[in-house]
Amino acid sequence: MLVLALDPPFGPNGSLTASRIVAETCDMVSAYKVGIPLILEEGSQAIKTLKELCSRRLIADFKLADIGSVNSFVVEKLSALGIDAIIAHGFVGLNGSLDAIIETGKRLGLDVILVASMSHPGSKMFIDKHFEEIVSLALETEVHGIVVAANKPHMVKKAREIAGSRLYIYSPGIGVQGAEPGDAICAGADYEIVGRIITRSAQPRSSLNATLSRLVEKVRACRG
Ligand code: BMP
Repeated sequence: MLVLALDPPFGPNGSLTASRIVAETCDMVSAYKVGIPLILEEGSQAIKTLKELCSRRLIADFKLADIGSVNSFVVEKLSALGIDAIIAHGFVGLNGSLDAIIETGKRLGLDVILVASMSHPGSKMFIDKHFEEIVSLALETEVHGIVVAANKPHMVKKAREIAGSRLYIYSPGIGVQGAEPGDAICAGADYEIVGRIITRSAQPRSSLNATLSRLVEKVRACRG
């Protein structure tokens, strides 16, 4: 239901570490999302440490958008660190780019998630114009899922209409970026990706608890 985005700094003024957050929250989240900020702050070995601490799924969010050979190399390295799923940009297209990610992911047992719409205002300039095509590409290539912004619930709804139950929908944009916990799941998402309202808190576990309570309450109300 909730994927926790582990982007540093953690706690007030960077007073916590990723390991501390994971140790406090492991039993309450569906997965963790890790990416370039965490690796730059704590090194790639931090990912292995997190995996040893908690068996939840680890999603690597590098928003891969390179040529095939570079993409494959990155996916192989991430797999060796214990990553379970990778996020790639859909806009780069299939031939010579995404096809390598999908192939390498399949070979190594990693799920692939394509970014179909982003939560920042600039997403409207290019990505959102091709949103439905990216969702269709995700369906054609039979990847695991897509990322669709929680603060654009009409797009989450549209993605669900197009994809039916064939794709998992991951939605970021909750809290600091404007959506309320539960908004995206009410619109049809499977998972809400949440970061700062939990990871910057002095008490991440209580913030997560409060976020999950609001999410569950909203989902109960919208599902009747
Ligand atoms: P926060 O809840 O602190 O705003 O964090 C959102 C997380 O989701 C960040 O890790 C960011 O990289 C990611 N994300 C996003 O905010 N919007 C998108 O469109 C795609 C993302 O991956």
